[in-house]
Amino acid sequence: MNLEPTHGLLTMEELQLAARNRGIPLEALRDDITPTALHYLLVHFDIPAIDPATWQLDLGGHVERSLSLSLEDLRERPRREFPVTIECAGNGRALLSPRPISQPWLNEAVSTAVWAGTPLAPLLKEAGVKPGAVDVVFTAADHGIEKGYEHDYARSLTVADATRPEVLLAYEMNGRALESQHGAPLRVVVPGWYGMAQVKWLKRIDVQSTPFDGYQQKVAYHFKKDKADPGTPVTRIRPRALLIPPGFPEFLTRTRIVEKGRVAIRGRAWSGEGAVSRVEFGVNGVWTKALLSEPVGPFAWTKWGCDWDAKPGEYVLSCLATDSAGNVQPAGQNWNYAGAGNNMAQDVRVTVR
Ligand SMILES: Nc1nc2c(c(=O)[nH]1)N[C@H]1C(S)=C(S)[C@@H](COP(=O)(O)O)O[C@H]1N2
Ligand SMILES: [Mo]
Repeated sequence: MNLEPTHGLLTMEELQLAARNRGIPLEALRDDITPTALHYLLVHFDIPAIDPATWQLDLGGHVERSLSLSLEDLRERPRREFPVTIECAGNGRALLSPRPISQPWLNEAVSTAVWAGTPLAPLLKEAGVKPGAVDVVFTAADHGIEKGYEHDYARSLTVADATRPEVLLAYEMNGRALESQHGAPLRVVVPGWYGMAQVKWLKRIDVQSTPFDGYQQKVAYHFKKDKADPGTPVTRIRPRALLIPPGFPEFLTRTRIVEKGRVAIRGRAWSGEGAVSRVEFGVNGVWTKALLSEPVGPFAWTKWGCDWDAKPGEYVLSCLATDSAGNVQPAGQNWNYAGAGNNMAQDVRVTVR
């Protein structure tokens, strides 16, 4: 099978992935917190079967003392809880031209949930990270083959990133025990980072004195210009704004029908690189500054709004976010070989009548 980016039709393999994984219906952007049943979902391999009663987390490697913790042990430790917006690094991939062959997201692989768990930093402190440690590796219970590499899903963070106070080992989502598809019984939550860092079904944490070179760390999740390019790692979420499609849809094309007059356009914007500082709303490429609400939390999206005086005709609605670090969402495609971090602007086709 041709794995090179293509201009061709969607393949059966992409449909197979799209039917297992799912994004949010864009009208769910109305909610500050995405209901668990609507939260986007991405599972590389299969959801593993794990018995929470016998499950344990092993923490070891380049540390003074290894730890083995049950779910009870983790629940007895200090608890922190806050909303986090998570977006898949592949969000926007299917809008690229040529289109990299993988999970074919349009714009919908983003959600905000309230995650509760225990911070990782005190656990690492208890284990005693030895001098010379570089990476903290998170290994999961799911297993598969990707591009010929057989592995347990695993990702790492540098010791500095892993010990940030907001990094959680989460056992609850939206006030309930984690559901199996979202990583039960325990997952990593790394606020501000793209989804691949949020390791589900965590079984082991290893501190290493050498850089981690697992497939999902070293090969996948890089911005590459072509197959041979080693590229640069995908880390924090780039700024993006989305709008809730106004009016009502035509079933097949999803074109919107809107009655003329004042239309309250609402949406969400987020960035993992800073706070959202500006959102612009576009009508056929003419931009107006939108009004921003307070973010739902320091690591969660911001609601925005703009009133539109809609006159009969055909329109393309769009929006663009800027963050406090000065990153501006591009209007055109942000192409790379794996189709990661394509935060190009959304297009919403509207007929005003
Ligand atoms: N163990 C494991 N963790 C994983 C994945 C996976 O396939 N296996 N997918 C990652 C990716 S790419 C994303 S985008 C997020 C999705 O989290 P969610 O399904 O809870 O929304 O989980 C991440 N953690
Ligand atoms: Mo992802």
